[in-house]
This record gives sequence, C-alpha cells and structure tokens, in this order.
Amino acid sequence: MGVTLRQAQNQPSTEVSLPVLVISQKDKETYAAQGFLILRCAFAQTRIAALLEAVERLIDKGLAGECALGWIDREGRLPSRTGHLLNPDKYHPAFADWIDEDLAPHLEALICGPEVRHSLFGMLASGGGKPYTQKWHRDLGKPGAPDETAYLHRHEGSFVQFNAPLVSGDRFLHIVPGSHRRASAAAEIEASRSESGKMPNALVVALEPGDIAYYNANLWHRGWNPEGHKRFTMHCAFWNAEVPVMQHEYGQREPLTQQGHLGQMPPITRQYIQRYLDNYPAAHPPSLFDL
Ligand SMILES: O=C(O)CCC(=O)C(=O)O
Repeated sequence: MGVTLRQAQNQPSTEVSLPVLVISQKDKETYAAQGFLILRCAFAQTRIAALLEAVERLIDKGLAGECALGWIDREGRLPSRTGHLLNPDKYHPAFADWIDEDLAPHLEALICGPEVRHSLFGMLASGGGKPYTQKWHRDLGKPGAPDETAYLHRHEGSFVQFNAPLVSGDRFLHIVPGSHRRASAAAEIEASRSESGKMPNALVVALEPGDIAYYNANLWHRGWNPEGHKRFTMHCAFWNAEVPVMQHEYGQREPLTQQGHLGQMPPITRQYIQRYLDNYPAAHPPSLFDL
C-alpha cells in the first residue's frame, strides 16, 4: 500500500509549528483510484496536544451538565462517540484552528468543486473494554442496486471524510481499498450481513496521533474495536459547497447561528460553516439518493 502513504518531511516533533503537508497531484490520483489517502505525521504533536486539551474541556463540560455527552464510563472521564463539536456548547477554538491552519488545504485539494463547506465534525470514542463493532457498510451507499456504479460515480469527489486519532494505537478503521466506485461484489454484500462476515481484500488502517486517513465514505468500511481499547479519534466530513445540506447533516442551523458564535471563529472555518448555512433547505432536505 506504499503508494497511498505520504509522510511529511517533518517527523513527530515537539516543535511549535510544522510546515503544512501539501497534497500533491500524485496523492490526488491515488485518492481517486483507491478511495483513501493516509498522510503520516501530518500534524505536529502540539496540535494533537491542543485537540486533546479541547477534548478534556469537553469532558469537563459534559460532567458539569453544560453539554449533552453520552458516557462509556462517566467516573473514568470516558465519553462515548460524540458529534457536533463546532456547536456552541461543545466548541473549543482548537477545533477551528486545526481546520484553518492544517486541514483546509487538504480538504480543498481532495474535494472537487470551487468551494468546501462544513458537514459533520465529531469524535469517535471507545475504551473501558466496551466492545465497539460495526457491520461492513457504505455510509450513503446502495449495495446491489442496479444503478450502484452510476450513483457512486455521480457523487465521487463531492465529499471527503477523515479519521485522525488523538490516542496511540488506532487500528479500528477497516476498509476495502478501491471499492468506492464500482458495484459491490456478491461476497461484499454477503460480508455486510452480519458482524462476523468475512470481507475480501480488507485492510486494517493503522494510525498514530499526527496521522490522518482521508477516505470516501462510500468505500466499504467498518469500525472494529471488539476489545474496547481506548480511542479518541476525530471523525469529520466536508462537502463540495454546491451540494445542498442533506438529511444526514441537517439540523445544525439553529446552534451554529447562535449570537456571536460564528464571529469568534477563524476565517476559513467561519466560511465553511457559512456555506453550510447558505445551502440549508428551509424544509425537506434531500437524501444523497435524491441528488
Ligand atoms: O469507527 C470508524 O472508524 C468508522 C466509523 C464509521 O464507519 C461510521 O460510523 O459509519
């Protein structure tokens, strides 16, 4: 899988800043062909520390009842998976600084279209020995449909999802490389029927803090952490701003337009969210299947 890996000249470091890792034309071609791209040491350890600090403050707020968090182990300060970290009650400036200073050039390279917009911004969390297992799936897919290939091609490049761990030893994202723009094989559909399904050509994505895996959410994939190892992994999606806000990402307008909230954000994040708001249907958001 060497072609899908990229590593910044910079190794993990405690230095305050590192040059932003630039996504090359070759990376883009690899991403298009494989449906995923792993960047190694894309973020400085100071960035990871800032994001972990933001998660600690989030946990404080959850414990104080200032935002709604689910818990794997409340006393152990272990929240469960959480979304909407850019909403006022969960927001921390470290999230937006990361978007503005590191992520934006990556997103703009990987998403086709003139402009990028916000979609989902959350964190996968596991731990305490609590199993986390998903069936194999395509997020917005239609496995086995007669128009599956046409559908996948129609939306290819319109969006990107990523996993970026904050805790060491993330081996919990499993994918099928290259499955994002072809019809599902019968064996893949069979494997997706139960958690014990055996998926042909599966790859375990091994990530460390500072790494990021960008992927097409319609790649066959699953989250798999049956032993419940500790996991805090940023899990976010962005879209081509020309695509209207859809059902699965609807409902964020009210919190995001809370007085003073957008104004405190750095410019790129503010713009990404503004484009989400500008594309927000008054009612009846479409599903991706409708577009
Ligand atoms: O746990 C993961 O890494 C993948 C999560 C996922 O695929 C999902 O929630 O749809």
